[in-house]
Amino acid sequence: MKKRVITYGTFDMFHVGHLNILKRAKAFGDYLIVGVTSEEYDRSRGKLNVAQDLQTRINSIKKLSFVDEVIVEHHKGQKIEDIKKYNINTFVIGDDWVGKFDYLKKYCEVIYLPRTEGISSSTLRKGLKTTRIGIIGTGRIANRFAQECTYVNGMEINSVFSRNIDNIKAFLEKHNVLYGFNNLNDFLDSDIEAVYVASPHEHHFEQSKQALNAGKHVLCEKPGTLKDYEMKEILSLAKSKNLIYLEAIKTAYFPAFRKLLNELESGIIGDIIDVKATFTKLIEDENLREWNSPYGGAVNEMASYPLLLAIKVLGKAQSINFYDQKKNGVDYSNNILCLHDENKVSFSTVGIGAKSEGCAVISGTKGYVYIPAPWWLTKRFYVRFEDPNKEYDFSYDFEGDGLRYEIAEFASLIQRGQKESKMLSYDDMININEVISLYNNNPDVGKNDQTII
Ligand code: C2G
Repeated sequence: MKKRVITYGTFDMFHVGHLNILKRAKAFGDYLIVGVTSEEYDRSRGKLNVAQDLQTRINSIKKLSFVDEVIVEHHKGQKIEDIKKYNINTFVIGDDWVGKFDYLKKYCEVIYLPRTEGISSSTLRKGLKTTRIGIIGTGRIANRFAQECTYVNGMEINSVFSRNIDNIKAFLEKHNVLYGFNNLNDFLDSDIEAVYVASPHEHHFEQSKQALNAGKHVLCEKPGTLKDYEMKEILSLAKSKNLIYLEAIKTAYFPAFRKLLNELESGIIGDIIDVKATFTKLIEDENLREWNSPYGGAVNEMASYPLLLAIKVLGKAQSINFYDQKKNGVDYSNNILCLHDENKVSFSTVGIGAKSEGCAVISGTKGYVYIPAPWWLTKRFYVRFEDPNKEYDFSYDFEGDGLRYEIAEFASLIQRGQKESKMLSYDDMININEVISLYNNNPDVGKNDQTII
């Protein structure tokens, strides 16, 4: 009987170390299966800096004549499943993993082979170009961004822009950033390839436009735009300049959120009927920006998150009603009822002056998914059915406060020369921002059905 061997890896920037281990793995049998890790799986195990996309990595392995089969490794428990499914006799892996896969000895022989000295994907990646990024803004989110950036290879903060000199000085010192500017044109003329826009909402559109016009890739805090058809305008500008524009809705990039979408698409709860999601954050000090700025309020502050879920799952909202509570003209609570294609409905609750449970529920014809609060920091979700004994859950950790995943996606788009992210597509950004714009354009919506044309 043929002896079957399996090994796994990311195989980023394929090198001689990879070649050696694969050849030696084949020598243990007659049939070699190589498991290549998916992007989501790598991110979920903290490997954020993979430079090549899955298909490129698979292609490098497929070229090897002695490899008999290539599969994709999607999740943590898959090795046991594969060993059973493919009748594996021997599992081989480099000795950087000694002991870590002893649990597989119950199922097959486990062999750790010495790594090839002096070469690794990380050193090869260091040879890749680093992207110099500048930050617009020195507030809370800009500070968190600067910290999280240190976990992503290939992204280096080079400069910061703020109108306030003292804020610039403090930021430079705290984050070891080289240059500070209080003039936006000088900042955009400086030696940066990309810009992170973390200014107050009302500046996002204009500053993103200016940055794109200056030839910089843009990662912009949400909401990327506030009015009319600004998102379409910004995206067509980015396309015409061959630059990236990505909105920083962090949930879109979390491994658990990606997994949730994959599972829903594979029909785990049947046909999806509705999506309900809540995000409230009580802002007690009414002097703060959330209550005061021209574009404060619950929709502008929070709606990007529940709308992300609704639109990713159900597609564009065709008809939208807002049921708001206002104080001094600011919506401190808002329930957004959207009608999507095929009579499917989403219900998004947001608030800065009213509190509720921050969970999400997605209902389907076979069961439902429950994401406990805070669902937008997605780590775990439960799949439940009529029979309560059938419940199961998916759980993924994420590191830090999660911003590093959006930074990693932005960095990898730049490195791979891709313009549009699968995680947050142009259509996703247009559809999310059109709902927010509708509310800003028509403060009276909610009285009648509103339809986006
Ligand atoms: N390798 C090697 N010599 C090197 C570099 C890597 O022998 N100089 C081996 C690793 O030990 C591993 C394989 O090449 O067996 C793939 O390495 P990576 O691409 O770094 O993937 P890794 O994160 O080790 O994947 O499910 C994934 C696996 O558990 C591990």
